[in-house]
Amino acid sequence: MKRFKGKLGVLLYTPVNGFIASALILVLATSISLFVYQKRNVGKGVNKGMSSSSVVTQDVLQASQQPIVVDHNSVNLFEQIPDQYLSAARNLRVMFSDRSVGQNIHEYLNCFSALSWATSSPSCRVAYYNSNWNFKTFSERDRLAGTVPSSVLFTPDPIKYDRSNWKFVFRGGSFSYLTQDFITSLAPQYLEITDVLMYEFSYLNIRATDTVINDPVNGYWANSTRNYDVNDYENFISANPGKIFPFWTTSYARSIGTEVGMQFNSTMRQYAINNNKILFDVADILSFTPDGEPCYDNRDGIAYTSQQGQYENNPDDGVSYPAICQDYTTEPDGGHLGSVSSGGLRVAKGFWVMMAQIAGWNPYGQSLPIPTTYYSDPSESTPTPTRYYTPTPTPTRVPTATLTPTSIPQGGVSIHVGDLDGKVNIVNGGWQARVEVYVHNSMLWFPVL
Ligand SMILES: [Ca+2]
Ligand SMILES: [Ca+2]
Ligand SMILES: [Ca+2]
Repeated sequence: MKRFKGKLGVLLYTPVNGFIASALILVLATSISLFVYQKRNVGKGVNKGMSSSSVVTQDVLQASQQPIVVDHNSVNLFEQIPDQYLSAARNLRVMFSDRSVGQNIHEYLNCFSALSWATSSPSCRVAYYNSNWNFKTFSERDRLAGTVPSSVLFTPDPIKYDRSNWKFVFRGGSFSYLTQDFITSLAPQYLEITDVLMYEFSYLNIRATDTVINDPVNGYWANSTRNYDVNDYENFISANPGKIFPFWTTSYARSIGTEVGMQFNSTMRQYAINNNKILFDVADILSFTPDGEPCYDNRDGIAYTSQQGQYENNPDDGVSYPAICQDYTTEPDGGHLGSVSSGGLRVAKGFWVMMAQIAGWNPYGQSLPIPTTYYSDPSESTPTPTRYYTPTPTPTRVPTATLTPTSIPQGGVSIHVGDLDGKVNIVNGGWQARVEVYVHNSMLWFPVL
């Protein structure tokens, strides 16, 4: 179809004699009938193979020519994404994986596809309202009164920001386990039905004790037989040239903020630049306030008491490690985005900016053309969002056979079932089980254990 329309374009701009004119009419008639056929079926998933292959080929080309970095400076581009690139972005089929902060991001993406701000989930509309870190859920009445902080104001649209093609899968574990799982299990399950596949390391991969992630011999940036690392991942990427694999920096907590995290994320940024990667710099988004002020770990001599009475007053350790801003989490030590909304909203905006750029948008220069199999004119698009595949049940809650100790190179395995976040680790040659329990009441994640 695409090739056919290209021939038609050449003919239209070629001086014609009578013979060519006859041929042109024939070509034109055939092309129109094909166009009508395709347009009639675009909302029915008939042309799914064509859509995904054309957009993917173009995107891989762009990604290989220059790096794409989405960081805190990119968040405000969200409102500037042209409609045709919003359309192309939402047609990309995406799978991303992370632990609880990824779950938060997944939920905040739904804020923008609400029918209206007033009817968006209450968790989209929570913000601090004074300097004592007191927060509340803002309502339509507040909006009409002009008292809603701008950080949680947004204009949702269930069609423009439809994200039903973007799947989240919960995964937790060591950097090596997560990499192993992604390239041997998770991504292979999704290869046939997605265009963009990616996973994030969480702040639990960059604690002060997690120095192995940066280890030059056995770390993520090394090439060891002991661990699954970036070289194993690159081999997987090379084996799947039609797919897009953006890299992510880590999430952050208030207490993580560590040397390990700072070093890992710096290395990730350099790696992305050096290798023309697409980088979603979540760590950067989370560690700058909406006003662009950098945020650091909570070992700073500044006391904090949350609205629920959680408290920290860690002495200043003399070192400032990038960490999630208190603006984005109510937790004194953790980094979940589920209590106040602005951090989650900012990461979700960044997610859209990344997808629009993957789809060809260049906010800083010449954009690539929209793939011909997408229809950019909103007046021509079907009222229901285009779906290219039937979602399959999310396989995240089924523990895999990797619970066998010998198959885990490092750090154990986590499973997530409902509100239970379970982890099994091998420690000093023995097994250690740990269960983290969260209560999720649509706004807050409380660590109970
Ligand atoms: Ca390896
Ligand atoms: Ca502090
Ligand atoms: Ca500090």
